[in-house]
Amino acid sequence: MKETIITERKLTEKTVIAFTVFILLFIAAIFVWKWIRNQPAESGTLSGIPSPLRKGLTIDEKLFRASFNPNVLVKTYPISAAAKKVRVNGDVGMGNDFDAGNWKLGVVKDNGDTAFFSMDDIKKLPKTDEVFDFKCIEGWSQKTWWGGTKFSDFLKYYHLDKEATNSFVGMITPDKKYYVGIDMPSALQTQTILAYEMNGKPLPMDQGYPLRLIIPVKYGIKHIKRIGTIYFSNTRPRDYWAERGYDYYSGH
Ligand SMILES: Nc1nc2c(c(=O)[nH]1)N[C@H]1C(S)=C(S)[C@@H](COP(=O)(O)O)O[C@H]1N2
Ligand SMILES: [Mo]
Repeated sequence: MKETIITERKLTEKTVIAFTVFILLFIAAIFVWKWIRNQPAESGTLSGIPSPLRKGLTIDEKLFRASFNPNVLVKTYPISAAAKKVRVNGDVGMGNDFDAGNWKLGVVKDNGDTAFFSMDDIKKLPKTDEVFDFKCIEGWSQKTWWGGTKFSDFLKYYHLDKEATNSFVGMITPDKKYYVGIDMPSALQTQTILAYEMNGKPLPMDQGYPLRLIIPVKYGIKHIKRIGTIYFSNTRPRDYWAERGYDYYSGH
């Protein structure tokens, strides 16, 4: 049997090498961090997120989108599981100057014309009720019950099929202060509804009366309350929270 004898000198040499490698890696990490910090923020956003980190988010988004299957439904619950007291969160675009009596939903068509729809036009279409776990990016969630028209039905019944071939849909509050952009596959997923009821009654004013978006495949930030205008685009529509550094896709 051969025995390996490690001399004391060899041991010292190994320790010195390991220590030097450790120090060099440490210095390299500091340089990489400094480089990331010094990269310009992504243009067109207020967030100031350095572009290498933003690229990380964009890669996340690509993975998410690649794994999105519109046939997979978000888990739903019986009506008895729905919260009676529904949390109110977010009031951008929800000012008191809103004239609900004269509200109509504007839909900008691909030919540039805007078509207007009354609440009755929307209520005429088949109604869907759904209870799901509403998730806010701030870390809370609540099982809530909503009623409305499937967005995909709305497009179908009002002959907006051509518009539905765009890659994105944008929605804006009447005062233009809150706005979301949504990829079309998520908008057309069958649980996405233009909601006009909560807990079986018309939406409360602070929860988006007369019409809001409920899109269970996304976090709360995309569930725009008080929709004024809908439009379509092959490029990303502006998005309030994406402009403030949140993930544009915001799926879960
Ligand atoms: N118009 C408008 N819609 C909005 C918001 C907002 O500030 N303004 N906040 C969003 C966020 S962050 C969440 S979590 C949900 C909350 O809906 P709720 O108030 O009905 O609970 O609405 C979304 N829709
Ligand atoms: Mo939220």
